[in-house]
Amino acid sequence: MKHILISVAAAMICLFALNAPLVAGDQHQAEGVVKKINTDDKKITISHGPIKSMGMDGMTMDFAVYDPAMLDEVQEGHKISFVLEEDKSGNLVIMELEDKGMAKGDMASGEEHSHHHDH
Ligand SMILES: [Cu+2]
Repeated sequence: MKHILISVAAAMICLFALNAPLVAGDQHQAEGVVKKINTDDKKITISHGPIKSMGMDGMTMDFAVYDPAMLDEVQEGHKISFVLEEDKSGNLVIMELEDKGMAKGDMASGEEHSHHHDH
C-alpha cells in the first residue's frame, strides 16, 4: 500500500512539473494562414507551419473548431496562432485561436498547393 501511495504522489509531482494534463488530450501550439472558413462543417482550412510537438511538417489541412463561434473570429488570408488538442477519437480540434492580421504568404513550407496526408 505504501508503494502505491508513493508512486501516485510521484506521478502528481510530475504532472505539476509539466504543467499539462496528460490524461486529457495533449495540446499543441501552432501558427498558420487561414485558407478557407468552412461554415457548413465547422472547419477551417489552414496552411500551417511545422508543429514540432506533434512531429508534423508544414502543410494545408482542415481543422475542426471546438466552438462554431470561433469561425467568426478569423478571416481568410489572415495569419493565426492556434492551440490544437487531440480528442478521444484522435481528431485534432482547435481549442483557441487568435487572428494576427493579414498574412504575407503561406506557412506550409513554401508549398502553394495542398497535399494529402493521413492523420
Ligand atoms: Cu497537418
